[in-house]
Amino acid sequence: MRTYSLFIATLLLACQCLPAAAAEHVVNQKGKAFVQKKLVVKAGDSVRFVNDDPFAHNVFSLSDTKSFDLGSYGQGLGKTVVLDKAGTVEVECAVHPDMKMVIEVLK
Ligand SMILES: [Cu+2]
Repeated sequence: MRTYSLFIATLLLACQCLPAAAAEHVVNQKGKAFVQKKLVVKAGDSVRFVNDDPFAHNVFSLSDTKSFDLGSYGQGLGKTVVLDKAGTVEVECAVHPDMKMVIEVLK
């Protein structure tokens, strides 16, 4: 009985220590816009930007939280960025200056 209790206690402890699995979010680009204007994710999650338009889009951010440039890519293609730090990430498209969205990265 004591061994069993110890086993359960160890199991519970192990579960609490395991980090939550990182999620992958998808943001589509359609009609010269990001389909989601705002997205909330957790630190460690990744966001995949998928181009649903028949022309190229680009994805970049100059935010302090995460500065990146995924380059340009055509229809049906996508690019992924991992958001490892909590904060606000303003995402833009270099091809279309009006394309903007905000990602809130929670701890
Ligand atoms: Cu664009």
